[in-house]
Amino acid sequence: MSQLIEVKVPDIGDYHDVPVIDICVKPGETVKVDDALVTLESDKATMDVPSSAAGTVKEIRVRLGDKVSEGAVVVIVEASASATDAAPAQAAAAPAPTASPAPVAASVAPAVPAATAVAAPPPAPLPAVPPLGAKAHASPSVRLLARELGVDLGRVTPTGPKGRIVKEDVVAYVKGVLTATPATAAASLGGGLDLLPWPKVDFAKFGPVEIKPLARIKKISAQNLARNWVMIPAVTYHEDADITDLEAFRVATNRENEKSGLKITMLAFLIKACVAALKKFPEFNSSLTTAENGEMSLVLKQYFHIAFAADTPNGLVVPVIKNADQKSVAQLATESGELAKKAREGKLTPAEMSGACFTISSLGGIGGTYFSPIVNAPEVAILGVNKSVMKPVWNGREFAPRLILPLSLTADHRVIDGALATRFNVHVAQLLADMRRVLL
Ligand code: CAO
Repeated sequence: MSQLIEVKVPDIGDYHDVPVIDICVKPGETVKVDDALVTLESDKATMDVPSSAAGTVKEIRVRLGDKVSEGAVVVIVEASASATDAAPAQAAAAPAPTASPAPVAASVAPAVPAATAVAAPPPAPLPAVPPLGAKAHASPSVRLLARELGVDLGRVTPTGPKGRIVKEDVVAYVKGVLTATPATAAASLGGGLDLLPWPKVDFAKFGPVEIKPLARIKKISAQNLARNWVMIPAVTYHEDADITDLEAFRVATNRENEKSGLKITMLAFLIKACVAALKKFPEFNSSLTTAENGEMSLVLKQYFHIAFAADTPNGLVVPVIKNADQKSVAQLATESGELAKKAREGKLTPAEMSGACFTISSLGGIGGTYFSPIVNAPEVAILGVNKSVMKPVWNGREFAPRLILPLSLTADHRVIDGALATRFNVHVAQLLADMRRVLL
């Protein structure tokens, strides 16, 4: 005889109102005990709600994005006769999910020192390598983890129900690569890093400490920044732009427009100048791609989407102004202002943060002289800007006071060599010195 079993969110510790980020089954599908039915993701962990019965999925009681707490019914399973007889205890009480750390948290980090320590255990064989781009079946959180670690899911051997790749499979793949012999690791990841384990220090031994969990944005950006910093052979080039006339024009324009509320920012002029420079030097508007046969090529974009780093209370986010080439300086100023406001309120949508060709990181409102921004992969260059200052500049007859804007361009040396980077920088500086050149 069949029986309808309500599968509920089991004890998930102190979490409440946790969003459903994946629904792993469809009505009519057959499931076994412990098969993942839905995936929940708190700010610290993702967890699957497993089926407490074997049988057929009768009804799904939640939708993506719904927030659930312990005891909420997620799925109704019609238990098959043999299963109801065989597992009555499991049907009554759902087993606790195996909570795994959030994608960017510690799940993978500890494997790195263990795997790369001098006295590491004998190397594990590299996982079998399915062809690149093979279709992978995985939840959004697993995909996010794989993206952040640079893992091609097509290469990961699935162990989850119905051929699903679970987090543990991604972690096992990375461990396999890291513990492989340097030659095999090099073949797989492009080089093995033989690093000392990360130092483990009990800071409390030296004085009082407070433990503060990283905000979600910081966890995500930490992983991206670390990958980009390690993987991209980047060089930073500095240049000074004389913005004396541009700043005078900006201040005068803003004064004229005081009543309308329109405020032209230096960032808007920077975007305009960068678009013009990207048009002149198309390599800067590209991304490197690797084909299935390992052949690398450049994707040259014919659109001009410009990202800018925005400092928010929760960390750094990078909104994108789409089709910046088709917008006036006033429109760029308005749109960047709106996006920066949304960024600070935590209201940016994923679409507003994707598709960028080139990034500007402006610290000009804060200060600084020069810095080395990290390339925002898969872009190939980023322009950092600090605060403009009055400097004495020799004009052939005398030292004259000029307003100088420090530029710091970081470029991926695989795509852009030093001569090209310096030409780009010089061109941006010339455009800022006289924006009429943008019209040429
Ligand atoms: N030189 C001198 N003054 C500058 C300047 C520059 N390069 N850039 C901006 N300013 C001035 C502005 O004119 C403004 O002054 P007024 O209010 O008197 O007009 C003031 O500094 C504040 O500007 P702002 O920074 O708020 O505005 P913006 O449009 O220039 O920048 C944004 C917007 C979103 C880029 C900025 O707010 C921000 O978040 N910057 C930080 C980015 C960051 O963290 N980068 C690092 C990434 S790597 O960790």
